[in-house]
Amino acid sequence: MKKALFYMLSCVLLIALTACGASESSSNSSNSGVTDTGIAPAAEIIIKATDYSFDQQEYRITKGVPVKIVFENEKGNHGVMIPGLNIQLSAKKSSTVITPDETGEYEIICSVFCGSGHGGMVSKLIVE
Ligand SMILES: [Cu+2]
Repeated sequence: MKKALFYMLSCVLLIALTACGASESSSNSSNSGVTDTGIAPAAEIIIKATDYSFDQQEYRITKGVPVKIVFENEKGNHGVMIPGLNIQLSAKKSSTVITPDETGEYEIICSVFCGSGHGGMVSKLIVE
């Protein structure tokens, strides 16, 4: 009897989880409060990567303003990953448009294992 109850409960839980996931993806936004809508950007930043750093320590963007984030590989083979905003850029997909709707600081790291200096490729994206 207890077993059956547990089974039922886990079923309900699973359904709840699935429903939650579905509604999240249908609203086309991540849980970070950022939307990638493909709308025209009002600002642009370029993040350039070399062996083994990004060209700036900090990149600043403005809350509520659609911004195009462009990644350029100047030397070596790198990528940009901003886990807090669900952003991943590489030579393949080198730009994206986001509209940040929360202020904050987000870590920018290299997404390609590029060599000895890989771990040190860290910059900051600041939403003001
Ligand atoms: Cu790297």
